[in-house]
Amino acid sequence: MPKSCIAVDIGASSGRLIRSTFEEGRLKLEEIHRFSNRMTEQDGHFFWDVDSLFQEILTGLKGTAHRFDSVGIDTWGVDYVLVDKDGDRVSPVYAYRDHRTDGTLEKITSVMPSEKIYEKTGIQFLPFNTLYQLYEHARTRPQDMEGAKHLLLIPDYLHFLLTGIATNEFTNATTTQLFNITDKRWDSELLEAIGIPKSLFPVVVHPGTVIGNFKEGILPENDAPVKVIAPGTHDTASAIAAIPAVSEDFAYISSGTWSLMGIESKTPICTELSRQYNFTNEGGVFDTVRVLKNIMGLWLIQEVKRLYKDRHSFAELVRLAAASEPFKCLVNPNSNRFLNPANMVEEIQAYCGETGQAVPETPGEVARCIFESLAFQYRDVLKKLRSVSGKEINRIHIVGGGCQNEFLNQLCADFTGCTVQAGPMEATAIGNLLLQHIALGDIPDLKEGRKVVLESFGNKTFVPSDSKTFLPHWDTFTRLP
Ligand code: LFR
Repeated sequence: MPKSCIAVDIGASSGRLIRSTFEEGRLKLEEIHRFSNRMTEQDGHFFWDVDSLFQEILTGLKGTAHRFDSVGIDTWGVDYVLVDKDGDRVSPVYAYRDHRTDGTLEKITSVMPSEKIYEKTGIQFLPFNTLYQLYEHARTRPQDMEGAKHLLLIPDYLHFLLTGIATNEFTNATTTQLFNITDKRWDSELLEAIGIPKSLFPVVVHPGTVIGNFKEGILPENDAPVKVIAPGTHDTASAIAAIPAVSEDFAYISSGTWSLMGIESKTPICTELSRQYNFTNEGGVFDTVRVLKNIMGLWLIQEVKRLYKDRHSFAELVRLAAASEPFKCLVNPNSNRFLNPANMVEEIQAYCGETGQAVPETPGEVARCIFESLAFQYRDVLKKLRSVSGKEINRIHIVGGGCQNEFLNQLCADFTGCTVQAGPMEATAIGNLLLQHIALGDIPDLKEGRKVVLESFGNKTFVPSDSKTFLPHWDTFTRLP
């Protein structure tokens, strides 16, 4: 009987359970459950409701009529759960966009130079890295640290609820900026610097490891044992695993709430230039390194859609953008002011006004400003990627939900001059499933796995058109704060 696996893939705005079967060299997918996710706000702080996420996972697992051999969970990175000796949570689960870490990066780098932190971890400096979150946590809620036995990242915690076994999965551990990229261990000096005991961290497991079986009572009516297999539990690691690349000359954009743009490398690139450009070196599956940069991504349009009270679907916003005047105004999407502003539309308008540009008024104008700004950011990151890696890059694979946005795909091709291959849309779940099928012996390795992805799902090509129309506006973009 062909093996069947379930990927639980939870992003900042939605989660899904996707079941795969591997037959005749192809993966077949069936979506068995989908739910929305959103940060909750209380007393000015932002949290994740992990209890309801776990309930959604159980609902999905219980709802499937078909048997399955294994389950693996991936989510966004950096956020964590502290549990006590009985496995109970000792504090609410903060969301990385919470403002408690505003200014913390500067505090820490004044004690330990950023050069040193970068040399150790290879991780880009983002205000919400676990390093800064834990520093603030230990300072403001020391009682939580006293009661805690384990520190688990979110997918580790969900795996723990399914199996009773505490682990830290490697790819996600690297996103914390507390993990030493050379030694492949938690960095004692960094942990000491922020007052976090190393004993909080359980064993590190690599993607493809069988963590254990479902503990009793998870699925009462299911008599066959179900394995829990760690995928690349960092969603971006799973998405990159599923890139249907057949040549080496590619960069990728994992396009969702964030646009993660980078290359796959065999070794980290931790040079002075890569530090200045703030490139990250996150751990990938099978000892690959994800040299990439976080670009603010579709979060901007998600927030705009929400503020327009969901009157327009994403598809409509794309249509309105395409029909709006080109290059009316641009923003630097990576400015920290767009990380979690009270009102994204007003923040974009204020930015355009302050920089002496026309202010976008209609939904179409705001959306066009976002898409053109993102595509210019892709051009900028591509240029920098080429210079830090010396790699020849001729094509860009765009994977994830954002690859359905054909307008943005075409802008990306036009502004970068690269051929864009878009798809698959469910790359994260597919990468998660690939690791499970590899662990179960269905697929020999990552290279074969990527061929399976291409054969099973295909992708769509976008060819760059004339560059003359946008070049003058590129100059404007490069001068933006
Ligand atoms: C994407 C992602 C990014 C990470 C950000 C915060 O979903 O995982 O890779 O930088 O979320 O964790």
